[in-house]
Amino acid sequence: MTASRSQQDDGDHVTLAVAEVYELALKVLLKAGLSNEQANPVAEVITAGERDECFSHGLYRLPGCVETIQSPRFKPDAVPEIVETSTAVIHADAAYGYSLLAFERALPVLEKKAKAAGVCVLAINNCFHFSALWPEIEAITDRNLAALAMTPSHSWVAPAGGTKPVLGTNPIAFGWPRGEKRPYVFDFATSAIARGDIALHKIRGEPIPAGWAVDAEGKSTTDPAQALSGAMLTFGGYKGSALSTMIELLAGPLIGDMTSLQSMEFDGGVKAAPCHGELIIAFDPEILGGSTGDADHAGAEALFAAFTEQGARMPSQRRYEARERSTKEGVSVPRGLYDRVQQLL
Ligand code: NDP
Ligand code: PYC
Repeated sequence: MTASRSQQDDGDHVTLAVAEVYELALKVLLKAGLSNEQANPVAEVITAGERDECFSHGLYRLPGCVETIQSPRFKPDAVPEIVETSTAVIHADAAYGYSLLAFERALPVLEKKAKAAGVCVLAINNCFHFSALWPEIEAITDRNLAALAMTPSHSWVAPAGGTKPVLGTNPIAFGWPRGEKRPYVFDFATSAIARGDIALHKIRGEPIPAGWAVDAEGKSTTDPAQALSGAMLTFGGYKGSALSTMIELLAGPLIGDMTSLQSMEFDGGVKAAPCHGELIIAFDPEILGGSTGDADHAGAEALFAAFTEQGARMPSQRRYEARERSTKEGVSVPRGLYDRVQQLL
């Protein structure tokens, strides 16, 4: 099978070439009324999610994107404004469109400032946010910079010791550039799992593992529907809870934007994507390496080798393997999801 042999259908699954996923996503987004400028980066990130087999943030997200585009507070033709606040700080006002166009427009400024000052903080404000963070991290490591990104979401997650949702699923992602090799990247929710993954369990009729969520009465549940109407739990108990709180503060009040609680209130029951801020920090190894003229890349490589030599898998390894496979063979989309997406046309 090759990527060009597209739209194969075995009944349960439809195989699409990666380029066809992008075309399909773009068509759906434009049909929903999203401007061309906004739609392109959204279609790209959805395609990347499907290609890398990050199913909670791939094509599955399209119906939710359409609902968000058509929700009252979303601006489908928003034009981001990029302000160079100081030597090492940029504010990108997404103007109530998606976060992704604001990131795309701010990226060249982020690179320029990080390579001049050694570090640069990008605060994206007033953005509807639904995407995985690793595509942004990879865009920064491609520029030979290390990167950290984080964002709140809606209040779906109970703090450690509690049972009522207060925190978001709050992802944090990090990237380290490795020259010709693929970067070291991790990107995970600070909840036990992304909410999208629980929704996928519900669609497939599968139970979730104990420890991911409690029901509305605060009792442990393995039923994804009960989990979605109860409260999700953080990973690592009080440690994940504290990390999640840090994300609320750094990517919320610190940059003059909403917490997950405020995002949920702003939504007013519409069930659009969360609307808040995102914090991204880029670090230049050449400047921060100081007198050596560069970071100690040999030291970093020795660290990674010590992982792989004992058979430990690196974060993103599965994703990079999926990317190679999808690029050659196309992606296999469950028939139910494919039909749901077709209905949006
Ligand atoms: P996971 O729990 O699967 O964690 C994902 C990260 O951990 C990836 O970097 C993954 O690498 C790595 N990883 C997984 N298993 C292992 C292992 N055995 N050894 C080493 N590394 C491993 O996913 P989550 O559900 O926490 O998050 C999924 C996505 O959801 C993220 O991309 C996140 O950005 C997104 N998200 C977005 C939100 C938003 O508000 N925009 C909110 C919450 C989540 P690999 O990919 O190679 O498996
Ligand atoms: O899967 O938790 C999630 C999520 C929230 C916002 C976007 N994805």
